[in-house]
Amino acid sequence: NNGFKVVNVGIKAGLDTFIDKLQEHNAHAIGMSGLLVKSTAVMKENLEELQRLGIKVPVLLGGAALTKNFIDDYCRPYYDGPIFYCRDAFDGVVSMQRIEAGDANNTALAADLIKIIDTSDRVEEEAVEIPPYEEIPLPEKGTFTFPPIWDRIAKTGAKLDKELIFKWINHRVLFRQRWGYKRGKQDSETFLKYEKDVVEPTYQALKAELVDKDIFDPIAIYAYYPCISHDNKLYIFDKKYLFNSLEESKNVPPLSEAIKVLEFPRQKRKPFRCIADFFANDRLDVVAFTLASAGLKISDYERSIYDKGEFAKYYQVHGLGVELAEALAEVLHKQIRLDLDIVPKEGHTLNDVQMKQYVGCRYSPGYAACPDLAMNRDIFDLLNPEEFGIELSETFQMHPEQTTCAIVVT
Ligand code: B12
Repeated sequence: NNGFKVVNVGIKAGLDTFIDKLQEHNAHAIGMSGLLVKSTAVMKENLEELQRLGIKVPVLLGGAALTKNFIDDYCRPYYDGPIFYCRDAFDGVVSMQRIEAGDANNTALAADLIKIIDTSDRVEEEAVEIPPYEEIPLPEKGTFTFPPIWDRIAKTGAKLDKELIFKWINHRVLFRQRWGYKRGKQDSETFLKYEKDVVEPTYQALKAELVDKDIFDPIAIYAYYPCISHDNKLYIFDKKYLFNSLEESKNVPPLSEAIKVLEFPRQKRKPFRCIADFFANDRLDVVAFTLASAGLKISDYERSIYDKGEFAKYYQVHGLGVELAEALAEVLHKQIRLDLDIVPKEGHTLNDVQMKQYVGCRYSPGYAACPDLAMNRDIFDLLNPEEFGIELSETFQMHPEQTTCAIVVT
């Protein structure tokens, strides 16, 4: 905290909590962080409310989903107090130093300074004309396939092979991105030795702790549904239309009977494709949905470590939890490839960890190919993870945090 006292109001805190803490501690600034685009909308609402209440305290904003343009266009005009756009924690320190020095109105940080040199970042998006469906070159469809079982499969805790999930963890991502171990000025040999002698044992100890204390209590759910595509939409049908042969897949129900219609944006450049194009449009096809969670206990555990002031460990547990959710999502995706027998270039067991060059893709709502976070709701309706305590907020954020859901394209 570089000499500044930080009061953590926790995640998904309401504005009331911010204001209470602001007054209780006579704080010099408020900081808000938004991971998902929806949480940035909440920031804007909070600023409007602060303005309405006549509060003009400096506000520091950050988080993966936030952009400079969002702050300039949707935050600054609605709030009279200073707003600092913090791309990283260091920007946070600089902001606080300026506030302390009485220079709070100097809000230009790294991201804003770029604007002074380059003002072209808000180039209007060129209007592209997307050709009619009939003119879009559709991708070659994979071989006809269907799953061995169409029922939803849900496994939790002891029913899942935890060792297997750990095996799917990408150590490079965990160590370097989540835990922030960087080579810096060290030569590569010294850094690799450090990773082997210090970081790897830290990982092994944490892994043992999470397993022995039963804190890692994963939840895995996936299901297959019959579907058909038309243009940029994917029509999902009830299991009563499942098929077990090519012949049966030709019995397509009327589109009006679809239980869900998922819409995907087309690319704005050639070949103008979208996710729906990768499913059959002349017979029923199979689509899989997955939900992977590191479980309900990790967040509480993280919080308890945080409360003890063990910040480095807190950071490591959080990073490992995140990567466990990702690893479980990879395991589920591999299970789907095995079920559908689309493993031409990889081993035929879950133990064969292959992160690249596999057939098919896993897309999570909120990412570019399916940007609408509301699709999380559709996936929840199809997988019903609420049964295992996993919730979706009104702003489509999943709880517990270390949870991810996806549509799997074969
Ligand atoms: C790891 C990760 C996950 C993990 C863990 C998420 C978590 N809760 O920790 C998992 C795999 C679980 C996950 C799931 C999802 N994710 Co995700 N995820 C990421 C990823 C790769 C990194 C996020 C992260 O933890 N970064 C590390 C932290 C420390 O960085 P940071 O938040 O940016 O904060 C830094 C700065 O921004 C700044 N900062 C932040 N806040 C503040 C505040 C103040 C006051 C200050 C001073 C500074 C500051 O300082 C920090 C340090 O530098 C990002 C992409 C990316 N590269 O950022 C996507 C990303 C956040 N995810 C995204 C999405 C869509 C999802 C899902 C919705 C996908 C899905 N449908 O399953 C879910 C949502 C999960 C949920 N609980 O609802 C999108 C969000 C965009 C959007 N549309 O809203 C992102 C941006 C990816 C993308 N490019 O599209 N995700």
